[in-house]
Amino acid sequence: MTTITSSATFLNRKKALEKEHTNLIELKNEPLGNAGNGIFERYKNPVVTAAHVPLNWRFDLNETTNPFLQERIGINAAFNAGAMKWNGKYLLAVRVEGIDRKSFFAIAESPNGIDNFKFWDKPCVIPQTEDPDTNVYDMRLIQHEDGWVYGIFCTERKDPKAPKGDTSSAVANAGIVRSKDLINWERLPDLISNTGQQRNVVLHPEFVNGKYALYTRPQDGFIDVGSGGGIGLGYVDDMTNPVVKDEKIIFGKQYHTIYELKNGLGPAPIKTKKGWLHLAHGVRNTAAGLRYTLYVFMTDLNDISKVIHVPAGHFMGPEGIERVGDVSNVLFSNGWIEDEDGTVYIYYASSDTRMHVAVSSVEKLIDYASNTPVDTFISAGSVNTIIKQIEKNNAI
Ligand code: M1P
Repeated sequence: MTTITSSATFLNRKKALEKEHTNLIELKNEPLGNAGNGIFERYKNPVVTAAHVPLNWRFDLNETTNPFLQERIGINAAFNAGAMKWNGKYLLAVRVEGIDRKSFFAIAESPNGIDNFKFWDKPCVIPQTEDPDTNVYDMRLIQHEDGWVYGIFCTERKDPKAPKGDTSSAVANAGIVRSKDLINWERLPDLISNTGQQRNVVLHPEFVNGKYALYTRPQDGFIDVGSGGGIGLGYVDDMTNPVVKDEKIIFGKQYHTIYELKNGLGPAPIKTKKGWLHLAHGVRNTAAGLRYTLYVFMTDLNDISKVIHVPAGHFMGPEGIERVGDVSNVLFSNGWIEDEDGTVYIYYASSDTRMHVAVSSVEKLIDYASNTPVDTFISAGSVNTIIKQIEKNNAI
């Protein structure tokens, strides 16, 4: 009879874990390969998942203190990542969520933007304000023309006004950090605005009339956006005292559209010769709960408050495996990268669980934004739009 020593068991398990982890990270990704819609190409494998999180964050690798090599710190999900190109590498500032429900940020880096995403050695350390964040999530990374890289994220705390016994009401606001190396982060005060709550706040990458411009999404309650919930735009004189002035909704919610219930910006916009390209999320309610889809719109190059193109309907909706997860029927994006050759890597999360990539280009996105029919807001209008297209095709 062969006796397996505890040491052999430990070592075999460690080897097996390492092999699985390396295989996952080195898995080559490829486009889905179908004819698609001509606008973007989805890639087969998720680019970052909970299983991508390094083993030494999750396991105590010392045999004496962890003889069964048990996972000591569980990770639940890796999603809603900010993105930017940095020193030639494609970076994601991933929202990593532990099984303790707390989210934090960690940078994952890829050499090509589509696979081989590997986390940096340690998660990001975000300094606290006097009022510690209970939970932080959904960071937008913005390389501003002032020379700083800003990370704008949602900071959530228990609602101090919640009645006794209410253990779930929370207050959301925009937390702000900035860095020159993406390792050391300076915490600035949280956003100061007139509305009760803010989520999905994004910094415009350029000064506008010498001011910082911020896209906001004011809302009445933590989940309920109430009369707010559209994409707002406001101005800040100094990011070290971020008081938002002149906040106005530039693109609101609308009945019977994909952004009927909530409407919030995704990543910072991409500047093009034809205007600013935006990726955003729209939310509507269904019998199965909220449905989050992504849509594209453009604003004027010289007047960023002026929306110039909004194609009807969603740009991307959850498909296949994307439909299922911790919060099902959700696509959410807060990061995309424009490459030097005009390729656009769209990083999107599905169902609050994992990260994916879809690839498009600035040229294709402008074509999509400016030539896709607009919403007519009634069924008869949709029929009319289709008939016009049929007749145009018949005339070829
Ligand atoms: O669960 C779906 C999304 O819900 C919130 O998004 P929003 O603020 O737009 O309602 C956020 O918690 C987001 O992280 C999450 O993906």
